[in-house]
Amino acid sequence: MATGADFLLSGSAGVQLQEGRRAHEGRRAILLTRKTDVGEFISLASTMGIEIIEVIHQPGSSDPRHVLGSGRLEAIRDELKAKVEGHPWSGVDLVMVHHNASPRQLVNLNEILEFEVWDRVRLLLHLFTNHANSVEARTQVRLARLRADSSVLREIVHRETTGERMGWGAGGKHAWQGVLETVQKEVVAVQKKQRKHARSQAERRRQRKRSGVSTVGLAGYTNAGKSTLFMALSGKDVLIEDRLFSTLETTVGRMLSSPRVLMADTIGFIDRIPAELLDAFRATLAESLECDLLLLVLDAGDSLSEIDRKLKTSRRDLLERMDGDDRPITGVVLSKIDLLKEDIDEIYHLVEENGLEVIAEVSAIAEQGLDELCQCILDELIGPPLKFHLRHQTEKDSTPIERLLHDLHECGQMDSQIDNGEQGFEIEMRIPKLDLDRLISRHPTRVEMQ
Ligand SMILES: Nc1nc2c(ncn2[C@@H]2O[C@H](COP(=O)(O)OP(=O)(O)OP(=O)(O)O)[C@@H](O)[C@H]2O)c(=O)[nH]1
Ligand SMILES: [Mg+2]
Repeated sequence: MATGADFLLSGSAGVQLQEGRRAHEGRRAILLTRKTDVGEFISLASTMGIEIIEVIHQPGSSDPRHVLGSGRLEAIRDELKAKVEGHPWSGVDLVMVHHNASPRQLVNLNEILEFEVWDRVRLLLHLFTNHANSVEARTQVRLARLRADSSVLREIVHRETTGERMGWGAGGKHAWQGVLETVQKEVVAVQKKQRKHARSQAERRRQRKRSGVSTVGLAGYTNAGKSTLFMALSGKDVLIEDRLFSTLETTVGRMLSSPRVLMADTIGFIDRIPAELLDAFRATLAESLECDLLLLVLDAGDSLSEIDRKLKTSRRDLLERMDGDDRPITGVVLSKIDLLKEDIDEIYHLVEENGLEVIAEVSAIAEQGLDELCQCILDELIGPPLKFHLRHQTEKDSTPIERLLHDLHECGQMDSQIDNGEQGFEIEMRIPKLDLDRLISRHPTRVEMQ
């Protein structure tokens, strides 16, 4: 049998060996919990193809040593060991704990149960490993797993040092100290690589800003419909699935209706995600959150209590991630409006109670409200449409009118352009004020505002 530590350290080894995408599919687990609301945890497990056979609920607050009481855990261990023919737990090879366990709790649980144990953080780490499709996502997941492993290793080394528990496998203290040092060296190396990548991303963002391009960031709870909305507005193909955490990296694409506006789709939020884990995704989130307009996507098909819970989580995660001075304008977009089952006024009320404002109701699938959302985005980023006359060239100003029209198309969003023959063109368009002022100062006789 593998030692307890082998189970606890699936992290770095798993990522180094490119843990198979389906590595845990078909596994059967029991779930230990102090809370009754386990729906989301079961969804996370089923996303990985893991079936929860039984939920064991022990009411009360979490035990600081091993989450559940030791008597209960020992009884579970004995039952897992007995494996009587026909027992409902036959085939169970994993115990899950509905809790973000501390390293101490995790090592204790493993010791008492003598079984493979995953807490909520470990479940998320395995799930992220499975879903990581890009180099960026894989690097971030690797960093998160290495960090989780170092905290468990520190706990093991501490125990070996204080004699609290001897003999984790053959090595003893010195061997574990060696493993810990190796893992910590790797953390430093991966962090260095990630920082370099983050710096070049930040430079790209600065260049975009200098060239007058604005960015719309999409954020929101996992499975809210961010990627579907991104695809509808940018036309760029991204992964869309009815599961949690389909997206783990940021994709940037131009908005179809205005090529000077970029959109960024990114990883979603989830309740009580440990700071350590979120930290590994900091660069990815920055790519989307450092924007001019942030759209918080909220699934309108949820119940009111779910909407409230997801809104609070998203809001907290967002505010924590942003500097007070640097915060972009934020508006709530109600997605999946075709699945609405609650009173819409109550949803608006909840959003307001959370200090935010609904700016659009859309269904990317039923193609509802998308034009209105685009107009709203352009109003916010560029300003309302302006009407003006553009006159033909004269002796004093010989720049051909075609050239001016070309420049206008380049820097703004043309709504209509009517050819009035001798009179020139009658134009209605959205254009950044700076660009229009520049045109007027260069060609004062050619532009006449209406
Ligand atoms: N009925 C309906 N379903 C939608 C709509 N938008 C998205 N969905 C579905 O909701 C599920 C999740 O959509 P995604 O776009 O992948 O959600 P996401 O927010 O990107 O999710 P993660 O990347 O996992 O955080 C998919 O099954 C979509 O088909 C919509 O407007 N109407
Ligand atoms: Mg997505």
